[in-house]
Amino acid sequence: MNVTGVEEEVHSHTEHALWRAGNGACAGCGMSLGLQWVDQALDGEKPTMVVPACCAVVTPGSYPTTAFGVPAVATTFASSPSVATGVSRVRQMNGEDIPTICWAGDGGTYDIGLATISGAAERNEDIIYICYDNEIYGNTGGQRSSATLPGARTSTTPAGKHEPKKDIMAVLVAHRIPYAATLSLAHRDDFLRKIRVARRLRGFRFMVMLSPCPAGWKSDPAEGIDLVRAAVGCGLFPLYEVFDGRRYRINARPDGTALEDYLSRQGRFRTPSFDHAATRAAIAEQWAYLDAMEAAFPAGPREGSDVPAAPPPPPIAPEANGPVTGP
Ligand SMILES: Cc1ncc(C[n+]2csc(CCOP(=O)(O)OP(=O)(O)O)c2C)c(N)n1
Ligand code: SF4
Ligand SMILES: [Mg+2]
Repeated sequence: MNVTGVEEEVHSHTEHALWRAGNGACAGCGMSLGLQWVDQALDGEKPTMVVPACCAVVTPGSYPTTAFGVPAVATTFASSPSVATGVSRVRQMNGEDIPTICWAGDGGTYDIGLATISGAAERNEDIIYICYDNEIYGNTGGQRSSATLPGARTSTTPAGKHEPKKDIMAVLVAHRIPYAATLSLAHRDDFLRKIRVARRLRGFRFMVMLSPCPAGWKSDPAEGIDLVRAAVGCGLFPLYEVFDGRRYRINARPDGTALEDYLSRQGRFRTPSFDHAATRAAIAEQWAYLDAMEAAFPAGPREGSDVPAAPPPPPIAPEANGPVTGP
């Protein structure tokens, strides 16, 4: 196919979804479904995506083709919040109300991008940051990250990881950002509502989604959503949201699902050293903390008054020579 033909083919798809068919994600990939739900929640609005090194930057394909049907910037691993800062500020200078979304894995969020996330959060940049958390460095062979659960087998922890999972929500909440929330692929209404809440607010909004990864979890691709449901049901992955770094709302409580129901269907937890009692204790401790925070600092009723419509973007002095445009 000649160059013109390729351009025409790419152009002919620009009206399509945020995340288009033909991508190279594995069957049953949570990241892939999450991107489609973000698209649905935005009700036709087309964001600008900023994506660091991760499966979401590898699976769309090679230039000049891409599965992203919206503008998408691929960044170095550590820099996506900094690049998104530039994108968001140029949008504001041009008077464009287009959301800038960082879509990053746990490696780029919990570990390698943490400094730039902290910087963008502290400056309260107008960015929606979504981490799809598959609890490993997926596209490079499934190495452990600081999001990996203790006891989980990865390519760098063949006998099971020793350290606890980093509490990334607590890290971001401590920045007193306008909004932080967890997302479940088994709770679609809650997922879409949270994306819409984030869209209506301004400033740095952070969300983390538990993202089934059949390749790394050694699980059946068809079971991903059931696994997320079990993770929420047994209390391992709490669904909650925090406004302004202070006001807590729990969205779903443990429903009696056995922890084993989540663990037994994933090969990564089949290690002799997996400590069920310690995992149950960590879950109980996490819930005691969340319950205490919600009781002390409640966010109030679910919809309405506590989610104000977005104020106008923060003022940024326009360039003397007019709106900023691309090169
Ligand atoms: C500074 C740097 N270190 C390592 C890499 C290699 N690398 C690219 S993607 C990746 C793993 C990404 O993991 P995560 O962010 O969790 O996304 P996932 O692959 O799981 O989707 C690694 C180690 C890199 N590109 N840059
Ligand atoms: S390795 Fe995991 S996260 Fe990456 S495309 Fe496959 S299922 Fe998705
Ligand atoms: Mg990952």
